[in-house]
Amino acid sequence: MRHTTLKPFPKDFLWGASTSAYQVEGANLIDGKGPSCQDVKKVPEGTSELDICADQYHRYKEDIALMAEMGFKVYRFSIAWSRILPKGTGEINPKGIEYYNNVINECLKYDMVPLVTMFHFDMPAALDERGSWSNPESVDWFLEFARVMFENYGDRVKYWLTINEQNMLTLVGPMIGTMVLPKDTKNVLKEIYQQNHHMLVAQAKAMALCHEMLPGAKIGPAPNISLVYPATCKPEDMIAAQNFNAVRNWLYLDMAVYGKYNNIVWSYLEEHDALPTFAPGDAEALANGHPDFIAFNYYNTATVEADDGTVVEGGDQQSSKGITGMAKTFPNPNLQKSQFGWEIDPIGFRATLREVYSRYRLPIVITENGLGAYDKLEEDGRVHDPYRIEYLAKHIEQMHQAISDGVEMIGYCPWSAVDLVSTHEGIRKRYGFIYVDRDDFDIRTLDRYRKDSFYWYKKVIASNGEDLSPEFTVE
Ligand code: BGP
Repeated sequence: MRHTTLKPFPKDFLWGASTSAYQVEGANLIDGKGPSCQDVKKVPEGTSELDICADQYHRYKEDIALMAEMGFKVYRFSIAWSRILPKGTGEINPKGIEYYNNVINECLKYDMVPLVTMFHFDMPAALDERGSWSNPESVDWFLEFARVMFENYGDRVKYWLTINEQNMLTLVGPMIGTMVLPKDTKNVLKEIYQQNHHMLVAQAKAMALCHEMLPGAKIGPAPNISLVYPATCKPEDMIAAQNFNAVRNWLYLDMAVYGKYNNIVWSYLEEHDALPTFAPGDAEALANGHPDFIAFNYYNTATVEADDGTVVEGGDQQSSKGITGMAKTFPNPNLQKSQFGWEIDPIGFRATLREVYSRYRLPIVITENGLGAYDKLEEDGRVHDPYRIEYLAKHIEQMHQAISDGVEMIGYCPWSAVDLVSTHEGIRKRYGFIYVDRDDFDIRTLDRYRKDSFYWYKKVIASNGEDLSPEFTVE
């Protein structure tokens, strides 16, 4: 559909950006915080440890002031489970509670909505030792954590996200450093999808608990959604695209919204003797959890062809190689790639927004989108990142088109507010509007610098998404 005029962004549209605790805070074992799976993992060779990150734990005031300077209406950040419950359950760490109280209050000081991710890739190490998500008790562990958050922050936090990218935890967990399987696991697929089932139940119960404890609050899931294209118009490729859409995307949203397993995924698991075991009450719990909105992270689309028997599984969040018997990924010749090999597809963003909205009819907030690049701090104290401005402008333009297509959007939080440590490529893969003076092994000053994209995004927010031209003013 070619629009002659575009509908404006909603008046109260939430412009902002995102971070996650384990990638930005640092202070990973300070002030009573227990270790998470991220603190005990072996980091990928050549990348930074996660002990300092961007040191936001000590610099949150400066960071939030800079976000306010950009005009943020929202800041999406996550709460580190083991900072407030060092062992995952039981004893509460008052210093941890205090830290997030401070962060939330600092946001509110600037009228910035805190959008809180409850769980972003950082399972407490003590719970991994107790069987991680394989243990059926993990559902109760998560609910206990949810209750502590709702009790302590529910008076001020009105928007909650359950689990960040549960689909990536399930599909590429070892790459993110999150997957712990019991030693005697025989059927790995079954175990992974049992863990996935526990997360789905935990999410559904947390949504119900949120509505019970905090009637005015809103809560939703936050998967990573990439619409999947067929490589050609061959019918076999279309079936492969449907398979991959089901296993990568719809399983998670069908469950969050309808409380039902996606039929294609269910059959796939059945054929591999990998169906999850339901505990008594699970089916009801899944049916009783209702999201108020859908949040999702978007980096690019995926393209697949029929599996010819040569699929090698693996990859990262955006460059999966496919799934045996389901689909084989195919490099899309129409798309360019980032310096880190991820395809770039702004029009696919519009297509993904349209598809998600027409399937689920819930308002959408984008909780990640952005360009990882090698940024350079110049002699004059500036970072020139026209490539990021171009990437974001093209995506915002397509979001505008989607709004004009009738998609109900409530906010946009690109990744990331400030430079932080990537999931597996260190801090050299930068995403922020705010540059942090350090590299993977030299911690330097950790001082903050405004990138060109900082000034540009400030202008975009001030114009409520209308002015995407590359010009900006440095004040
Ligand atoms: C998402 C994660 C984030 C973030 C982002 C960029 O999958 O939710 O935590 O890291 O991807 O990925 P990367 O750091 O691998 O470049």
